[in-house]
Order: sequence, then C-alpha cells, then structure tokens
Amino acid sequence: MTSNTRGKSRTPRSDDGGEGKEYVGFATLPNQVHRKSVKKGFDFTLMVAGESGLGKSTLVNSLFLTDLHKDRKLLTAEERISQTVEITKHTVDIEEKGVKLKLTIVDTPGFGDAVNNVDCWRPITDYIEQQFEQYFRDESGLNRKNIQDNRVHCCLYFIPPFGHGLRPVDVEFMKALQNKVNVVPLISKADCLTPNEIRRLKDRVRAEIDTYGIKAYQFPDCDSDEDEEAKQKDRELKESTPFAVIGSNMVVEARGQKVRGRLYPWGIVEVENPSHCDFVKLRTMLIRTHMHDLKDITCDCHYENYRAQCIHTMTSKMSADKRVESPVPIMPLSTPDVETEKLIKKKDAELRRMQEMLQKMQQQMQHEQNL
Ligand SMILES: Nc1nc2c(ncn2[C@@H]2O[C@H](COP(=O)(O)OP(=O)(O)O)[C@@H](O)[C@H]2O)c(=O)[nH]1
Ligand SMILES: [Mg+2]
Repeated sequence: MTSNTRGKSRTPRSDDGGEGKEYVGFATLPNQVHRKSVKKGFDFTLMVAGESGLGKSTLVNSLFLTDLHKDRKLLTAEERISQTVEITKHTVDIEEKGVKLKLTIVDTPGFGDAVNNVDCWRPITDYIEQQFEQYFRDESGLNRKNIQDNRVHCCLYFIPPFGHGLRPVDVEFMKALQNKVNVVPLISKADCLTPNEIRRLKDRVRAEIDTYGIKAYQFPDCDSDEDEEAKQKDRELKESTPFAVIGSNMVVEARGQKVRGRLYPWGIVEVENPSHCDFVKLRTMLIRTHMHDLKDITCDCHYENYRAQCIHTMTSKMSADKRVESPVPIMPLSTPDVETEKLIKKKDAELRRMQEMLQKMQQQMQHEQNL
C-alpha cells in the first residue's frame, strides 16, 4: 500500500496525557465515524505477537487498564517445554462517557520457547485467516445483519530491545503477516535503553523495514487542508515509529501521584510519561486517532484480498469439476454401490453450495458497484 491520505473520518489530533488517568480515552471515537454507530457501539480486535517474554501480555494490560491474566497459573518447566503456541482471546466491554467499546485482545504466548522456530508465525496467520473465513461464510449467509466481526484489525509486533535491529525471524514473521493484518512494530522493554540507544535502534529498524520490503502499517498522510499543528503532530507521530514502549501491571507512587510504572532501586520509570517512552502515543494512535483507519484497511485491503482469493479458488475448482464431469459421460458398468452414490450426492451438494455462494457474491459485488 502506498502512503496516502485516507483520513476523511479521522479525529482532529489531540494529545492523550491531559485527561483523567482513569480513562482509556476512546470517548472521542464518535468523532471518527457517523453517529449511527455510536448507539451500536464500536468493536476493535487487537493482537500481540513476537518472542516470548518481551512484555506482550503486560503491555496489553497496561493499554486497557485491565488485568487479562489475573488467573494465570505459572507453568512448571515441564509444562513449558510441552507448551505449543496457544492463542487466547479476551473480550472486555468498556463504556466511557456513554460510548461503548467492545475490545477483543488476542494474546499469543509467542515463539522462542521451542528449539525450532521454523514457521512459528503459522498459528497466528492461521488464526487471522480463520476469522476471515468465518466472516466470509457469515457474509454469504442469511443472517448478514448480525454478523459478529472477529477480524483482527491490528497486530502489535514486539521487537526485542537487546539486539542491533531486526533478526531474521522478525523479518520473516512480519512478512508472513503483512498481507493479512495491519502490522505495527514496537520496540519492547524500552526502559532497557538510553534515549540515544532508542533513537539509534529506531533508525535502524526503520531502515531495515525499508531494505527488506516489509509492509508495516502506513500511517495515512494528514489531509492537506488540516492546520499546521495537526501536520506537525502527524510528522512527530511518524518520526517516533517504531514506538518504543514500556509495560507494567503495577501502580507506583511518583511525584506524589499514583502512576502505572516500574520501580527500580535507582528510580521509577513511568509508563504514561512521554519522556520515558511512546506508550501514550501508541494508545492515542490505536484508540483515538487511527482506530477507524485500521478497521478500514482491514476491511478494504486485507479482507478483500482474502475474499478475492477465495472466489478465485472457488471458480477454478468449479470449472475444473465441470471439465471432468461434462465432456464424456462415463457409463457405469454396474449399479454404483451405496457408498459411491453417497459420495456423488455429497459432491453435488457441495458444488451447488459453492455455486449459490458465488452467485450471491457476484450479486453483491454488482450491487456495490451500482452504489
Ligand atoms: N524491563 C521491563 N520488563 C517488562 C516490561 N514489560 C514486561 N516486563 C516483564 O517481562 C516479563 C515477561 O512479561 P510478559 O508480559 O509475560 O511477556 P510475554 O511473554 O511477551 O507476554 C515479566 O517479568 C514482566 O514483568 C517492560 O516494559 N520492561
Ligand atoms: Mg504473554
């Protein structure tokens, strides 16, 4: 995707920091979309991915002020070894100032626990595709008005702070995801780095993303008619990527206030302090300014790609089946047995279903074109 202006429905930029700490801050969402959606509420699905132990679960807890893993039991060494990638989904219904948000977090245990990391992204891409498939089925079904949309709108990819940039596994992982979901790379555990080190690592990661042709989520350009302040904010946002973040499940006291932070013998690092890390920038981007764009791209690009591929596969399969079936009718030498007959019936039914589905899709596409 090329960088372009998709921001018709975006909010005017505003900084997060100022408003009450108890708010996640999505009450401004109605500015992003039509009022009709306000009554229904918003839904958003966020996924985290990356190596195990980089602070993924901690960060999503920090982002949405929830403890998603209250009941988590610690695994013994043996359990850890036999552990496979298991994806867990948590849904939280949050309401702020009368605005409802159904937030789904898809947490992945991450790779690195196993000796072999080949195809370690597979469970994640499979999960994303399963959600597309479900949506595709629902969309072609009868109850199209009440579809539960579980498509993943954004995937935060965690890069370790310890290395000298992207590792081959990071490159491969992001490339495997890039055409299926909006990938937002993050530098994790930013408290391990000095400001200079963070700057250097960011520059390096940005350059490598370019070199390897990784298609991370592109922030849309500011509308040309927006004011200078908005344009400046836009530039700053892009220059801060990949965001360097810190997570914490603890509330500590700093400067006489209770804040989310990490307490060290030499001081406190504050999650929501913009001079400590980009946490607030990330939250503002996800929830206030770009949620709608992330959803649009999911729907218009990633899902559309999937849908087009599906239709293509279905059409090729149907024409291949026709070729096999139609030209020379094979006369059965004897009466087909019950099993064969069952199979033929099953195949016929499958073909009919596909034809119906295809017809519906074509009608829908025609209808969309006429609008
Ligand atoms: N230094 C530092 N440690 C963190 C940070 N976030 C999480 N941790 C710690 O890293 C460990 C792994 O965190 P967890 O969220 O379970 O990682 P996950 O496996 O990626 O989900 C825990 O001990 C966390 O307390 C961070 O921002 N900085
Ligand atoms: Mg985790």
